[in-house]
Formats: sequence, C-alpha cells, structure tokens
Amino acid sequence: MLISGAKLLRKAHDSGYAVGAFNFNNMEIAQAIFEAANEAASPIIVQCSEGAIKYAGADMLYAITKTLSEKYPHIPVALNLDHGTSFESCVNAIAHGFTSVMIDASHHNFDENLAITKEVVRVAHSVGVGVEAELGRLMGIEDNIVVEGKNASLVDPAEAEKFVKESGVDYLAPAIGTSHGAFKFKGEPKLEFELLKEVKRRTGVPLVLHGASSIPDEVRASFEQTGGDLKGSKGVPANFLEEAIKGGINKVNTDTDLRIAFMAQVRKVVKESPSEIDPRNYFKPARAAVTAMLIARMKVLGSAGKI
Ligand code: TD4
Ligand code: CA
Ligand code: ZN
Repeated sequence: MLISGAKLLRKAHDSGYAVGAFNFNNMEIAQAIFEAANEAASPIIVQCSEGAIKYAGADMLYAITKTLSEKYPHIPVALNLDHGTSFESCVNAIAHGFTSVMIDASHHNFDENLAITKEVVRVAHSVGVGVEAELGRLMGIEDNIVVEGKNASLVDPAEAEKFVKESGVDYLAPAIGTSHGAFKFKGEPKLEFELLKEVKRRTGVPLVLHGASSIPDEVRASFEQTGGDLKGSKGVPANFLEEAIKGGINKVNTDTDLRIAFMAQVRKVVKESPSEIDPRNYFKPARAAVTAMLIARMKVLGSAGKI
C-alpha cells in the first residue's frame, strides 16, 4: 500500500530499524525492489531523482509504483522525490502522487535552506506527504556539482536541532561523512557516529543516510568478471550500516549497488551471447540479481520481516 513516508519512517524510528530507500528509473528495477520486499516481508521506500523524472516522467514513475503497490498490497511503500532542488520540483512530485519529498537546499546557507524547507513542509503536510531535508554537504557529485574537500561539510548538531524545530520537517539527512557513487572513501571507511547520535538526541526524528551503498564483494566481482572496472571503489560496509542504525538512522539510500548488480548481468550477456537481440534476455537476469542483492540488504537494515 502506498503510504506517507512520514508514517512509514515513524514506525522504523519507534522500533529501531531502517528502511531501504531504493532509486529506480525503469520498470525492471522497480519490479526487482518490490519482489525483494515481498520475499523479505519488508517495507520499502522507492525513490526517483530529478534525473529519473527527466528520463522517464513523473507520471510514468508514479504509474509504475502504483501498479506494483496494488500487485503487492501488503507491502507498505512510500514514493519519495530524491534530492528535489526547488520548491517547484517538490510541488510537481506531490501533484503527481509522490507520498514523500526531499527538499535538498543544503547548498544554500542555513537561513535559506530553512525558509525553502518550511514552504515545502507547509504544502506537503496539507496533503499528508512526508518531507526530508538535508543539512551539511555530502562529498562527491551533488546536484551535478563536484563537492570536494572544504566544500563538503558535516552537520552541526545545534543547527540540526533548530532546523527540525523550526521547519517541521519529518526526517533529516545529516552529512556524517558519506558520499554518492562507487568511490566513497580514499582510505579506510569512516563515518561520524558520535555526531550522528548527537543529532538524533537533539532532534528526535528519523534520520537518513545518503550515499549508503555497500558495494558488496560479490556484486563488485560480478561486474569485474566481464572486464568491468571498479578499481578503488569503496562503499559503506554492512557493520557500519548496523552501527549507523543503532545511532538513529532509519532510511538508508541505495542506488549504486542496484546499478552495479544490474549492469553486471547485462555485461555478462553482452560478453557471452554476442548474437542476443532480445532485451528481455538482458534484463531478466539483471532484475533477478538486483532482487537477490536487495533481500540480503533488507536483512542488514533490519526491515526484513517487519510487515
Ligand atoms: O540519494 N541517493 C541516490 C542518488 C541518485 C542519483 O540519481 P541521478 O543519477 O539521476 O542524479 C543516494 O544517497 C544513493 O547513494 P549511493 O551510495 O547508492 O550512491
Ligand atoms: Ca545536498
Ligand atoms: Zn542522496
């Protein structure tokens, strides 16, 4: 059933587990996410970036989600706009039936971020839609801007407390050292767990971890088996996720792991069956690989069995 992100995450917050928020741009990946949720008996968040909306259309992405949510009526699911960059973008998603929106005004200063977020909250709450905001800046590619070194910044707990109180936001993404994509850490993985706990203590809302892909060894190996190159890639290890969930994370954003698992199988067919022309014979194994990877991930997050 398609429900508000606020309701879904409040439950995770109250019971101390995290729900995976998985990005999709097409039918096959959406099917893989729902199939995994069904097998693992897990609630899910499916989410679309502005890039996904540009690629497939908000109407199409909503229709896919709605159709799948009706096929699996027992699965609690929220449809989230991921990294909405403006008030208009969030309103557009809400108008298309999204049940959660992220307003990412983290590249603005605190007061501007707060003002834009407040406006989104006002509209979203009037129709029962949950709102996520971000404080601090993630390293990596953000809004097509490369954020590096001193441009990346961690969340400030005092600011987080003020921000949540004044904006009325339902869940917050605090920057605690992750980044988007396959190359998250130069040396050993490192997250600011103490900072996370402090933000949780001061805000008391569900918290969101962006850039949370793990790039499991078997997924990396399947991609590299066909000559794919992910050298130097490093994700957030499963035990880090477990610790982050203990520290108050309730929404774990994951896109890169799905991309790699999916494309590894497409690459395999390209390599092994040079005469294959039927797209279904590329996408069927790719979809199955994403489902298998996600079932394992739902167990790590603690959402498996929570339906
Ligand atoms: O918010 N996300 C997903 C980002 C999706 C970007 O989509 P476009 O290419 O369409 O802009 C995450 O936090 C996922 O992080 P991950 O660790 O999976 O990269
Ligand atoms: Ca941001
Ligand atoms: Zn993100």
